[in-house]
Amino acid sequence: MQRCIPVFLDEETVHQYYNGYCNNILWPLFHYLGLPQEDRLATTRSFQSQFAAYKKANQMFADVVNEHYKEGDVVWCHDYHLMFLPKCLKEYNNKMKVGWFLHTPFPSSEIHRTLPSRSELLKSVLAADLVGFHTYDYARHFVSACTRILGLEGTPDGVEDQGKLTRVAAFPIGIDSDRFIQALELPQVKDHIKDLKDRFAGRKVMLGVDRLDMIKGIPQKILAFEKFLEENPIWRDKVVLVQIAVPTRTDVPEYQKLSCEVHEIVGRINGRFGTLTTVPIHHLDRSLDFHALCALYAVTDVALVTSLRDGMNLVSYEFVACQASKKGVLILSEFAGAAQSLGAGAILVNPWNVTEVAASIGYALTMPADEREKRHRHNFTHVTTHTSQEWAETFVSELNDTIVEAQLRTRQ
Ligand code: ADQ
Repeated sequence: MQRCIPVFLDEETVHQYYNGYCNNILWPLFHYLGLPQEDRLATTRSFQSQFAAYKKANQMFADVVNEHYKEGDVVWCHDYHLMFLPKCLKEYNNKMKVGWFLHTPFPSSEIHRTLPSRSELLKSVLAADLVGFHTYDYARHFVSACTRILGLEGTPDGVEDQGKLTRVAAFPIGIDSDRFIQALELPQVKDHIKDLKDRFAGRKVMLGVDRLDMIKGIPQKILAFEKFLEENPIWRDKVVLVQIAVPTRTDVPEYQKLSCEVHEIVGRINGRFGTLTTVPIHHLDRSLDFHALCALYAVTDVALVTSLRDGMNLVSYEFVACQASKKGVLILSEFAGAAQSLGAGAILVNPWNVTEVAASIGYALTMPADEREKRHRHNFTHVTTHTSQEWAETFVSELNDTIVEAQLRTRQ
C-alpha cells in the first residue's frame, strides 16, 4: 500500500502559497503577531494573489485526495495550510468523512476578523464534519469567530448553519512517550548521557529546544537568563544554558533578522559573564539527532519553554518523558497550549516578563527534591497517558461518531 502520495506544486505557487499566505499572513496572525505591517501597500497588493495561490494549492490537494479516495475512507486535513481543503473535498463528494485539525492556536475572534479573507476561510473549514483544536480556548475562539463574523449559531457541540452542525472540540495532542523512554535504555544514548554529564560536571544544566521562530520567545528567554546571572553572581559559574535553535524559513527576512538578534544577545552575554574556560550559554544553530536530543533532555535540570504563543509545544512533553530519573523542573509559558495540561507540574510564566522568568529560574534551580518529585509525577502521568496515538484514535473515532449522529438527525 502506498503510504504517502506527494502533491507537486510549482515554484511560484510555493512562493505565493507557502511562503506568502501560509507563513507570512496566517502564521503570524494566528500567533497574535498581527498582519504584516512593513510596506503596507505591497502587502495589500500581494494579498489577493497570495490568497488565490492558497486556494489553488488547496484545490490541488483536493484533486489528489479525490483521485485516491475510496468510499468509507476518513479524510483528516491538518493545519492552517489546508483551511480551504474541507470545502473543496465536500464539493467533490458530500458523503466524504472530513475532519480538520489546527496545530497552531486559533486566535481571539477580534484578531481573526482583521484578516481580509476571514469569512471565506471560516466557511471552508465549516464544511468539515469535525473541527479540532489543541485546547478548549482555541475551540471557543473559533466558535466566537463563526458567530460574530458569519452570524451563525454557536451550540455546545459546535457551529450550526441552516440545520447543518459542524462539530467543534478540543483534542490536545501528545507524543509517543514510549519512544523517548525506551531510547534512554540504548547504549549509544547512555554513552551520550555520560559524555554530557562529564562535560557539565559541577554545573546545573538549563535547556531550550526550539525552531528559530519569533513565536518561540528565544530572545526573551536569553534576556531572562542574563537577568538571573546579573542578580545572582553566585550562580555564574554553576549553571549553563544550552539553547538548540533549528533555523527554519531561512529565506524569509524576518527570520534572518531574528537569527542575527539571537546571535548578538548570546555573544554579548557570553562576553559579559564568560571566563577563559567556560561560557554561560551554548547556542547551537542546528537540529540534533533523536538520540542526542534524548540524552540532552535526560541530563537537564531545568527546561525553559518561553513561547510567546504556541499551539501546544511538544518539547515540554519530550523533556518530561526523559526525566524519570532526574525529575527536573519545567518552566513553561502560560501562552503555550501545554500550559493547560502541564500547568500543575510546571512553573508557569509570562515570557514577556523577564523579571518573573529570571525569578522562576532561581526558584527552579533551588527547588526541594520532594516538590520536584511531586511536580514531575503529575506531568509524567499526563505525558505517558495522553499520547499521540490516543490523540489520533480519539479524533478519528469522534469523527466517525459525528457522522453517525448526523445521519440519525437527518432521518428523524
Ligand atoms: P512546532 O512549532 O514545530 O509544532 P513543537 O510542538 O515544539 O513545535 O515541536 C517541535 C518538534 O521539533 C519537537 O518534536 C522537537 O523535538 C523537534 N525539535 C525542535 N527543535 C529541535 C532541534 N534543535 N533538534 C531536533 N529536534 C528539534 C507545531 C505547533 C506546536 C504544536 C505542534 C504539534 O507550532 O505548537 O505543539 O505543531 O501540533
